[in-house]
Amino acid sequence: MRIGITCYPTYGGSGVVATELGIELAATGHEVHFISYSQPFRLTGRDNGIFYHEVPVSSYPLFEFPPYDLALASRMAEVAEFNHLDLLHVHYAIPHSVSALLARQMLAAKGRRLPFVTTLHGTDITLVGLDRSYLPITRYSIQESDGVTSISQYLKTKTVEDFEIARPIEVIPNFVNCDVYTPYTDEGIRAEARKRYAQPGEAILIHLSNFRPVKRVVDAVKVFAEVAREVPARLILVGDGPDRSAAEWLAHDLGINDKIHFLGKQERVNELLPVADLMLMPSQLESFGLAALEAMACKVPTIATRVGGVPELIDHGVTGLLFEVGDVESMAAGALGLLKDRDRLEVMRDEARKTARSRFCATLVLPQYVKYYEQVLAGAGTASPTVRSTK
Ligand code: GMT
Repeated sequence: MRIGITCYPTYGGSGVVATELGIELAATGHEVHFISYSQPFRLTGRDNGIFYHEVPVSSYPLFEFPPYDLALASRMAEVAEFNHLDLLHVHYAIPHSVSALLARQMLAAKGRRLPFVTTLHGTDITLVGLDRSYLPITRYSIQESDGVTSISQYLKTKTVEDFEIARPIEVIPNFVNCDVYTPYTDEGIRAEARKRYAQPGEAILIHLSNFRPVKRVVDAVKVFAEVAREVPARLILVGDGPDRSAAEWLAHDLGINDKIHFLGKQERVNELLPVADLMLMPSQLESFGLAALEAMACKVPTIATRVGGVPELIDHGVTGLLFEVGDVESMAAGALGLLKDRDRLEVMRDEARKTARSRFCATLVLPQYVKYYEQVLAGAGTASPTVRSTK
């Protein structure tokens, strides 16, 4: 198949999923064309079967807000026509599904079919899509998509309820390449790698996100502070975003800044995750929690919040621990319980990897997408009639 993929290319889970999907599709012989305003950050150095088409957004004194969604629609239609794309797959509904809808119409006027699949990721539904200014058009473009997938059952239910969506939505979970995200097989090599971040005998905790308020990075620092009070430990913070400064100030105020590595954005997180003992994901909301899955594949269990789709990924007490949002004390106690009981931690580490391999490996999830594309191309994923809504 020839597939066009559009996503936010910046640091974020939906862009990661879209990029990894494109890489996996290309590796199995499909031709993948990324269409976005800049190259997705995990795409560097890839070429076989992968193409990147930049969307130029020209500015004009009249445009206070340059219309990216229109430029994207034009580029989608061009790329699809010139490269004979079979379908478009857009990640994150706003504005990508609207642009795809326009591109489909532009090509239909030329007698060409260009179906599109929309994958819902999270705040496109739970936050942004519910904003009155975006809701009607987001709802319309979801309803009119040729196929719609959701990365968790939680998000599907939320979409159906909040947007009064009547069309079918396929749940296809996020995935991880279990050969790329893998634990150290040799404890000696792992111990050597850990020396970059911690002294022998110190525990390593890790947090990976885009540091937006929804990730509650400050809670990660607070949890770590409690842990470090009782056991020797270090925290690795991977990523960047609006709350980084607040996290840095807190680390200084608590006098633990010398125990925290602020690494900023990193390209090869698969090399960082396996050094850690535990991941911290104290989010306000996660429709899935891809970072926790990547950690699990590297044999790193997560201390997380019981929100959104996280319980579909983490089995409390088996592959990680779940707590209420903001309950820093319990999260710290949970982490300490595991760090002080190495046998229990080892069992959990094994279970985390086992779950990643048996339920969320790219080799298992990729065929679900390919099958869904085939259904859409055959016309089977098509929308049911739009339900009248007051929204
Ligand atoms: O909804 C977002 O915050 C955007 C998105 C992103 O680009 O980071 O994150 C969502 O999609 C990820 C990949 O599918 C999921 O793992 C995240 O749980 C989800 N974020 C939220 O629901 C807050």
